[in-house]
Amino acid sequence: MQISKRCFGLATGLILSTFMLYACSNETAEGIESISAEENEVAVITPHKDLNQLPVAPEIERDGDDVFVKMTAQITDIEIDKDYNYKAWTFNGEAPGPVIVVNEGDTIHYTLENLDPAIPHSMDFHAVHTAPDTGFADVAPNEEGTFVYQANSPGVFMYHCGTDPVLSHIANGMHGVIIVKPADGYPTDDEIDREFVIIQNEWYKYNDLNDMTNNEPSQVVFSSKALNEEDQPNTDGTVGALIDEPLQTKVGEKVRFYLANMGPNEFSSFHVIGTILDDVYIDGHPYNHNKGMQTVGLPASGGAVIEFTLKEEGQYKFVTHQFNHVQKGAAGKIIVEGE
Ligand SMILES: [Cu+2]
Repeated sequence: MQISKRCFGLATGLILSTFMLYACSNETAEGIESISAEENEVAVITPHKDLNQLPVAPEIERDGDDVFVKMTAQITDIEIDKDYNYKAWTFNGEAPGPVIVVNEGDTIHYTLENLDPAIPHSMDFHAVHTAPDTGFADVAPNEEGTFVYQANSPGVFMYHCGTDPVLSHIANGMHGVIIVKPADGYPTDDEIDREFVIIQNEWYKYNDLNDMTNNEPSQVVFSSKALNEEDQPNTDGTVGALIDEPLQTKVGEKVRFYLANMGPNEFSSFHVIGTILDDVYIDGHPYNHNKGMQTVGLPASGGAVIEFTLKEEGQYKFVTHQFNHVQKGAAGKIIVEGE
């Protein structure tokens, strides 16, 4: 009896594993390809196939403490690696999307124009208090939605599309940074010579929710967004973007990064090689003031203001100290020139 039970178990196991092998090989054939432009074509949904909507500049207008922000959801090719264009789901044709800067105490009147003909999109600002089902509601294809929020907490915050499945929308490119400047500033404001917005995000196989859910990222990247047009490159999340267009500073200048990790899945261990971070404000809140940090941990959706001074001429790299991600692109460079 014992033996026949075991035989039955073995036979069942064999049949099951044969079936599973068959199922797995099907899945392998259909779902787990290496990345190439040709194969990525497969996952582009039909209404997006011939779309490459030109970037639309965000509209930001201020009237006293009221800030009117208009952005688009749109489908735009983003070069995420050399000669590799990803048909990204974006805000305004950038990935990460444009940086938004408001002041603590502002009222944000936010309008999302959804230029995507096929899929609803939405906006989830981490900088505000609101009931998500109404405040972050979906905007249907070819429609507009307007939402009003108070920005009462200073910091460096993530924003992202919050439409289901959220992972697809973020991993396909719909994320960015909103900075809420503290009403009383940071205690170190007077020391700062240069400011940059630096963002980390990762990419997966094109529009493949299975890959996004279960696998390692294909690329991990840094981008920068312009705060001051004259001294800062404005890039997408492209491998090597901040190596090819390094940040510039001078010996002895105090540099501030508004830093954020979009994920969607991975942690960032942000580190500037060859220096110590003198002042760090976790999530960009002046109250969260830390001194003398070697590495700043940024969870997925975490932010920080970091400040440091490079004391010698040279080329300094910044990385996430998870070096497997550096191998996939997560590095940038600062060129430091003499005074
Ligand atoms: Cu979306």
